[in-house]
Amino acid sequence: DKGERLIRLSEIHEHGRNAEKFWVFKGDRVYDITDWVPNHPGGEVILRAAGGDIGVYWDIFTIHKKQEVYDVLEQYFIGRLDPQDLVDGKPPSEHVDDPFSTDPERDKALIVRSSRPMNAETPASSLQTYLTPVNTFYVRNHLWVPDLGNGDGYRLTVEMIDGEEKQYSMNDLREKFKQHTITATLQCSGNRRAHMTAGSRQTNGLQWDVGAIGTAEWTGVRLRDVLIDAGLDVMNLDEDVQHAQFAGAEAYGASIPVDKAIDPRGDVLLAFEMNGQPLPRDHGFPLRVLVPGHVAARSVKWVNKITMSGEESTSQWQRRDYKCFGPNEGSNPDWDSARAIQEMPVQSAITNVRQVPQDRLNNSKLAQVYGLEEDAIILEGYAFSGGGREIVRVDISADDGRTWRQAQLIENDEKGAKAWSWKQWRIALPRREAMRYFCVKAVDEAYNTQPESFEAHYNFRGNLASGWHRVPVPKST
Ligand code: MTE
Ligand code: MO
Repeated sequence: DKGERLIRLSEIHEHGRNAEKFWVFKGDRVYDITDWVPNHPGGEVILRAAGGDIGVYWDIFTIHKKQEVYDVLEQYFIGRLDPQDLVDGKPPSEHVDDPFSTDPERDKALIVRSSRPMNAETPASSLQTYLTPVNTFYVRNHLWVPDLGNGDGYRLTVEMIDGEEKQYSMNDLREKFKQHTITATLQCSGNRRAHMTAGSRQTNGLQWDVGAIGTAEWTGVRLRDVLIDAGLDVMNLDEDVQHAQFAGAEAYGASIPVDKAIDPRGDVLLAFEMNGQPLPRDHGFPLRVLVPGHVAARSVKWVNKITMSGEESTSQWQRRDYKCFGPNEGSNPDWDSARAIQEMPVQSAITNVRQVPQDRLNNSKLAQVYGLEEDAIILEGYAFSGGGREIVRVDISADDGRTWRQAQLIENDEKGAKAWSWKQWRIALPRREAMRYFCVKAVDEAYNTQPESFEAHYNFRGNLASGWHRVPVPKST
């Protein structure tokens, strides 16, 4: 092309992460991405590529390999690499450190939706127990897993609104504060997104099935206690203090309203154990925030900084990603017009469908409980609501929503001030009643329930998909 500016490689190198303007190249095209950095979904991580080849970086962060990202980059085109700097007609290869190379090993049973970063869902077999096994608990990483060694060098910094800071080692946290254990369900706001896509239309994001959810016993110290120790006057709270912001050691960040952070019955923990074991690296070793009843995106892993503020976290994940826009709004909404998701709505899912022919009923306690003497189908699943609102009823239909029965709710020894964890449920139905689809919907203590279809709560990011879960009736065996 005529009139295009030719740019030397050395000039690009001068526009690295410490420069005022950030330049990158891809192939022989050069871009000034300075204005992209504040809007980049992964935060300032993109600066790793500044002053060099963004193609190499995108080979590592493969989520970028799509047309919409290339289109964004093209907006920042400024010129071409000078042919003097091409080797055999190509730009010289450059090296970028691969931050994923120290990610931990994962259980092979996890259902991987993306591997760099690791996003993997709990398999159905691990959704059948009240506490989800740690090794198959879903993993949702936006970036790499920071390597914090054995945790000895780890420090948590807590900053008050006046800038006053206090630091804690893991030992400080364990020794100075009372430890608490609570049972809580973590659910990604994208859980069941694939169902919204199938039931309505295209959504952006990982297409999770029913397994971006899990329940564990979390042990740690109360965020409230640590904030008081660091100087927060909870009895006479400064009006300017509105949010507790959390920063993770990679680059992730999020925040919660201060009322939740200091509520003695809110059970927000700085957790270091999961089901009685030290936190695995994928789940935040050595320390994560655990915000029960809220969307899991607020439970920041590898947390190393807590800031009391008048503002929400400025991260992408607080200000853009984890929001629900109207069904009319497309992929470039007025980002500030919607609220950040905090407490979760009602959710439920069918995780197991089992046929019990009449001649095997003897072995089926559940069919006996329901007094079934004919071919039966047993359904099992989970139901959950946010804000500590207990699930009070689970309705099951075998004829696509015309008639309903109630499932048996399984009681469990739940630790914590409120109902922070899912209820598992089961039901046995006469085979003869089953038409084309089974459906489930749940009701919480505030009588909130789930929408019948996905159309009414469609949003382009596919967040908080909670329409009735339908699964096809299996063919008779
Ligand atoms: N914290 C950090 N530091 N980095 C992350 O990518 N992902 C969030 C949250 N905390 C995330 C994070 C999201 S969106 C979810 S759903 C949960 O962690 C997942 O927690 P898990 O991987 O332990 O299941
Ligand atoms: Mo999430």
